[in-house]
Amino acid sequence: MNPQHTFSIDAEPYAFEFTPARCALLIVDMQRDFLEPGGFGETLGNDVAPLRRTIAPNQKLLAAWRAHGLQVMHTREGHRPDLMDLPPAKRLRGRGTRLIGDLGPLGRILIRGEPGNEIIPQLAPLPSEPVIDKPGKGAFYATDLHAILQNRGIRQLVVTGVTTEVCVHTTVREANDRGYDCLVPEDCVGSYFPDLHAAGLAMIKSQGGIFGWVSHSEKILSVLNCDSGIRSADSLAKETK
Ligand code: C5J
Repeated sequence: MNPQHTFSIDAEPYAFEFTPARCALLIVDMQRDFLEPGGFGETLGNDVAPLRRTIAPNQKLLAAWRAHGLQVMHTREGHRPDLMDLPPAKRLRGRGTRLIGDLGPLGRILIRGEPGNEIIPQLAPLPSEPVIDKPGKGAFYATDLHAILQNRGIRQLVVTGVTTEVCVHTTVREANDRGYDCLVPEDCVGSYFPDLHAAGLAMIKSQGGIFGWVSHSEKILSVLNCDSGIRSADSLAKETK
């Protein structure tokens, strides 16, 4: 697989033209607070099982990205220990038994540096993989993500993680407005709510791909694990002359 070549991935609403060297794997908020019993998600009354189903496919995709030396980035949703970056409205919304910043079984909820804020060990970042700490739902808001992607020549994103309709969706929308083509593998994103998961994916690919493309990790892996580039960037350029 030549990462400079362009490959066609079966996706909805139509094929995604994938150039691995220009495409980062962006893994959103696969944190203990959302995925583990005792974390923020469960505190809000949610069942974490639908989120945990995304771990194995994310591991496979991450391994393939690493094997090819492609760009991987991770995000974490969390706040300063002094809560100075936490809008009061965000803290109070939800009215759970514990609020952001309160002490829970995994430390202070959604606070940077606490055990619950860490990425789950199954997807632990390598030292070479940037981790974007974000105070909002979208990964571009109040972070240096866009600058890092621009400096690395990234134009496409495969966006995975949790939750489909909240941080994944907000991030895809933000990326789309900044000119990135986003592909979302449906088995690598998860929600506590199956109907919102389905609606989130439907919205991304509706209206001719208004926010991006939806596919499955196996379809991406079949391209990454195959030897033949369908068309190189050069041949694509010649074709369009
Ligand atoms: C939420 C997230 N759901 N990572 N955060 O509060 O989607």
